[in-house]
Amino acid sequence: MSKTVKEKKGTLVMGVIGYDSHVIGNRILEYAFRKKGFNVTNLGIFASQKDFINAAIEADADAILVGSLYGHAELDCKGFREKCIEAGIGDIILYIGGNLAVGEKKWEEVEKTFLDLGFNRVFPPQTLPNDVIECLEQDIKIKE
Ligand code: B12
Repeated sequence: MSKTVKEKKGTLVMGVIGYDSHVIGNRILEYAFRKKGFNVTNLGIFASQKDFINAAIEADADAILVGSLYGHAELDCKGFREKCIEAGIGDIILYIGGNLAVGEKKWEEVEKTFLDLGFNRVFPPQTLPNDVIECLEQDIKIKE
């Protein structure tokens, strides 16, 4: 089935992983993505890896955007890419952002941790919605 013009912009599944209740950044990003014309499924807070993957399959998503603020991102995201592969969506674009560091870790170290877990891009705190949108536009274009 051919995609509509709106669908061509990209379909996103987003949410906040684990037992994390920080929702403000998630809501701001959702607003910005929708305004730019992306199709968005927002799982909100308390989303599990399985929730993200099931929603991505259902929506035929281009990208999964994982948020984490409370300091448990590494633990919550272990095996995420492997589970995508098992579910048949191994090549999906995976982003993570929020407050991913615990303690005094340097950003380069934090970024490497999540790249090694299979995320395509890792965003630091204070990331602006437009920075994420630019990356999505590039990465979704490359994938098509
Ligand atoms: C408000 C707040 C709370 C509120 C949350 C209210 C709510 N319902 O959202 C309450 C009081 C509930 C709370 C609780 C806790 N909090 Co709190 N909280 C904050 C605070 C002050 C602001 C967060 C916020 O909303 N910022 C505004 C939004 C717009 O910014 P943002 O979330 O960072 O999002 C932006 C970017 O990060 C990025 N982004 C965010 N998500 C994503 C996702 C993707 C995919 C991408 C690409 C980008 C991206 O884009 C957004 C827009 O610019 C921060 C400190 C801070 N200044 O950041 C601490 C902070 C996040 N909290 C922290 C902690 C520790 C907790 C608690 C564990 C405290 C406790 N001991 O109980 C609990 C967590 C409980 C739980 N289960 O989640 C720590 C986390 C430390 C860490 N990561 O190592 C912080 C950093 C405070 C600190 N300096 O210690 N918190």
